[in-house]
Amino acid sequence: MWVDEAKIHVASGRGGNGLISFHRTRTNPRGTPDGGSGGRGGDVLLRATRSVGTLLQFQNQIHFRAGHGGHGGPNCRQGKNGTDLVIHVPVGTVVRDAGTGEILADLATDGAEARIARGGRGGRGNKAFTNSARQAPWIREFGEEGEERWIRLELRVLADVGIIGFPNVGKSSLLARVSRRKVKVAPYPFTTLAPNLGLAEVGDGSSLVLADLPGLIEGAHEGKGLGDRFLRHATRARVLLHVVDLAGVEGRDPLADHGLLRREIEAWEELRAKPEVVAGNKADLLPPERVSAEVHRFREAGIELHPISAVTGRGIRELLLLLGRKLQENPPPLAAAEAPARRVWQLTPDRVPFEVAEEEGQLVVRGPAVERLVRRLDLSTRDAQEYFQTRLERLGVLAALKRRGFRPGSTVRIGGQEFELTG
Ligand SMILES: Nc1nc2c(ncn2[C@@H]2O[C@H](COP(=O)(O)OP(=O)(O)OP(=O)(O)O)[C@@H](O)[C@H]2O)c(=O)[nH]1
Ligand SMILES: [Mg+2]
Repeated sequence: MWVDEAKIHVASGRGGNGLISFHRTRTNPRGTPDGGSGGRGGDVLLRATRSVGTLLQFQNQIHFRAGHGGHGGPNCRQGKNGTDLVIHVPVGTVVRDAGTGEILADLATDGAEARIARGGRGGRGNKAFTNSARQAPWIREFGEEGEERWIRLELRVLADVGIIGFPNVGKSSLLARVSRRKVKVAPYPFTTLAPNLGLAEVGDGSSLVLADLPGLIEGAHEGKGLGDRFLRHATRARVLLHVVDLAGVEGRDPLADHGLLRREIEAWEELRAKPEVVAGNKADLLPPERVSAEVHRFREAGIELHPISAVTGRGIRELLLLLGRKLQENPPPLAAAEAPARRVWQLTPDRVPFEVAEEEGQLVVRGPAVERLVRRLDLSTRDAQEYFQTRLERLGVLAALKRRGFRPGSTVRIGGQEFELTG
């Protein structure tokens, strides 16, 4: 089975806690601080690889978690870093935040990588808080929580040319004809249920990749037939090859069909402006004068029709040359061509300043750095409380609080906890 959509949950690892520890000897009974720091939590990474072709595996496994960091030990021993988790996805996978729909990464090249959840940092042990002024600190940090999120994966096949058309017009036959690809061809609609990719030699020494997409019908964008969910795969193609059935085997009119499908295409912003080549297939079933009449009829409508036959091979060579020319005229977007294979996406915004607000008569401080301080510091010791106060001073929080009328001894809320600050 071929699956091109999935929703998964990823969680990075928690950082390990720092330790408060003192190395005591007979000559130094107070001891020297030697509490080690916790290791960082593992990241969750997505990596595009050619060896995976579908998102099928995500039907069975939905939850992914990287390793937690180890706690710091005595003797300045650093906790072990949590192991990163690398999830392999097919090349062409687009990653979205499942909640907002925002695109987080577009893994369009082999080896492209995105860090989708960053591991929590390890907490520092008391050794790290030692300095000339603080020789025996009872201060340590907890490890930071990891990140977790639901993400949506969407596969978009990568092809130069996307073959679209009504069911049964001969899209798969055409792909089979121009490439060595064996695809299922049958005299009924909806034979093709998943995109097929094939490589064709153009004849001028170049080659191109074609994607044969499942047939579309009128109202596809409203979910009719197989719906337009496969049109997504045409969004990466640089040229659309729109195939119509000149012989009208299904009793349909090729020109009207072309117009109907154009309407489905117009419903997709990413497809609207793509260059389109129109091929009239099954020309072998019509007498030559009928073929010319059709070409004429299309021209009247402003469309250049290329009569072909996937069975006899008529017009195929010219069609491939034309597609090759169109591709040269429409080179891949620069960004995609120049993008390094390895690209790490940073998802966590850098430190943002804090704000002070007054809520129900109480001062509240908000901001990632300040809240992180509250979350991470183990505030159960006197030393840590003093350190906390110093940090607030350094970050400019105390000054900001005073401007808002803060008096030493009154309480302030930070990160869901209340503090009595001496100011
Ligand atoms: N005479 C003739 N028959 C053709 C030609 N191309 C395709 N056919 C026949 O048309 C039928 C449909 O061909 P397919 O290639 O399966 O059509 P498709 O567009 O891929 O169809 P779906 O996958 O169902 O959308 C088959 O019976 C083919 O043998 C052609 O050029 N001439
Ligand atoms: Mg087909």
